[in-house]
Amino acid sequence: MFKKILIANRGEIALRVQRACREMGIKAVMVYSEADRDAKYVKLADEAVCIGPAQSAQSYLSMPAIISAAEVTDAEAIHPGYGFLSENADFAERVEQSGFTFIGPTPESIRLMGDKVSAKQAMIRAGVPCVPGSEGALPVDPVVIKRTAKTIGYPVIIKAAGGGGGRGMRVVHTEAALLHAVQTTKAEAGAAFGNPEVYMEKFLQNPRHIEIQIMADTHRNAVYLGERDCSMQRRHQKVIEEAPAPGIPRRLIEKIGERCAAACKKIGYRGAGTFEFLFENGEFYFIEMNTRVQVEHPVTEWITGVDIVRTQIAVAAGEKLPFTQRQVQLRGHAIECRINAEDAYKFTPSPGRITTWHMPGGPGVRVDSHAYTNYFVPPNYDSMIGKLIVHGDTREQALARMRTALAEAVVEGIKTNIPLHRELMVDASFVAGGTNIHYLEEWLSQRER
Ligand code: MV4
Repeated sequence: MFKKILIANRGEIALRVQRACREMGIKAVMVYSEADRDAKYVKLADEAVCIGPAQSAQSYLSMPAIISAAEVTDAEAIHPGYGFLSENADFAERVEQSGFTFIGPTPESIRLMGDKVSAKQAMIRAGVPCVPGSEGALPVDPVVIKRTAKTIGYPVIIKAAGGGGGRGMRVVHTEAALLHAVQTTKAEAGAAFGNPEVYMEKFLQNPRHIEIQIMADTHRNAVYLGERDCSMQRRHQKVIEEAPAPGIPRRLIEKIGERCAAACKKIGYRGAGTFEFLFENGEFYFIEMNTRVQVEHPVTEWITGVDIVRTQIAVAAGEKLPFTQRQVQLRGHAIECRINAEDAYKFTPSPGRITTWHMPGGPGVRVDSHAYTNYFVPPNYDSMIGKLIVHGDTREQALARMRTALAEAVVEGIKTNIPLHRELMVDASFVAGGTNIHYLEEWLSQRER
C-alpha cells in the first residue's frame, strides 16, 4: 500500500480523501491555493504545499505546480478528486510519466470517455444501450445530415464530441432549423473544446437521469454498486441525489448494471466510474461516462456499505476488489442534499465568513463538509460547501430524517440553499418520487408567481 498520497483538490472532497488516507494509515499531502491557506482541512493534513494564487488556472489546474508538489514531498500517488484535473487525460499521463500513480483510470480510458463520440461507440460495441443517433460524428454532407435526422425522427439533439455535462448541445425540432444548428454547434465546439466534431441523437423529452456506479480493479474484476437518481437538477447542477432510484424495478437495474460491469471489463477500465443514463418509458439510454469519483458517491456508499474512496486507493495500489458482485447487497435508502453558498431562490453566489455553522447529527445522518464556524468561503470556486446525507430503512424514513436534519441545520453569515431543500423535502411530487430532469426548474419557475 502507498505510504503517502497527494490530494490534488480542495474543499469537502479533499477532506473526504484525507479521511480515507488517515483510516488506511497513509500520509496525506494537501496542496492549496492562497485562498485556501487558512482552511482547517489544510492544517489537518500531514503536509501541505502552496501551489499558487486563488485563481484555479494557476493553482488547482496547474499540472507543473501539482507534480512539483508531489516530487518535493515524496508522495507516491495523486488523488484528483472531482472537477479540476480529475478527467484530464494529459494530467493522468504526466502524473504516470513522472513516476507517480494516478488514482483513477488509465489516460487511455479517460481519453476514450472524454470524447463523447468514441465513448458512445465503445459502449455500443460493449452492448450498453445508447440513445438512437448518428453512427459516430456527423459528416459534412448536408444531405446525409438531413437523412440522419429524418431516420432518427424529430426532435433531435446535436451534441459536441468534446462537450458533456450539458455543455455544447442544441435541440432541433424541424428540418428547416437543422443545418444552421449543426453549423453553430460545430463552431461553438471548435472554440470551446478545440474539437468541432458533433453527433446527433433522438431528443428525449422527459427522461430521468439515472447513473450506475461501477468499481473495477486491475485483475479483470468489475462490479456495479447500484444506481443513483440525479434528476433533481438546475442548469446541469445536481441539487438532490438519491439511491436507489424510486420506482425502477430491480431486475432492470441488475440488467443494466451487468452491462456496465461487462463494458468495464471489455475496455480494461480500472477504478471508480459512473455510467450516465437517461431513463424514459422503462428503458435506459447511455449518454456519457464519468471517469472520476462523483460528488454524490456517499448515497451509494451508504446503501452498499462500500467505501468508494478507500476502494479507489486500494485498486490504484494494485489490490483486488475486496468484494464480489454477489456480496454487494443494497440496504435501505439514502438521500443527499448539496449545501451551496448561494441565495436559495435567486442562486446568486454568497461567499464570505460563516459566523455560525451548526450541523445536525443522530442516527442515519452524515455531513461531508470542510466548513466550520468562522470558515471563510472564498469567492473563487464552486459554491458547494458541503453535503448533508441521510439514510433510512425506507425512502419515507430517509425523507423524515432529512427533514429533521435540515430543521436542525443552522448556517449564518452567508446565504445557503438550505431553505430550498426544506421546501423540496415536503413537495408532494418529490415525496412521491420519480420526478424527471425538468421538474426542479419547472417547480422554481412556478414558485415565483
Ligand atoms: C440529452 C437529453 C435528451 N435527449 N440527450 C444534458 C447533460 C448531458 N450529460 C446530456 N444532457 C442531456 N442529453 C438526449 N438524447 C437531455 C439532456 C439534459 C439533461 C440530462 C441529464 C440531466 C439533466 C439534464 C437537463 C437538461 C438536458
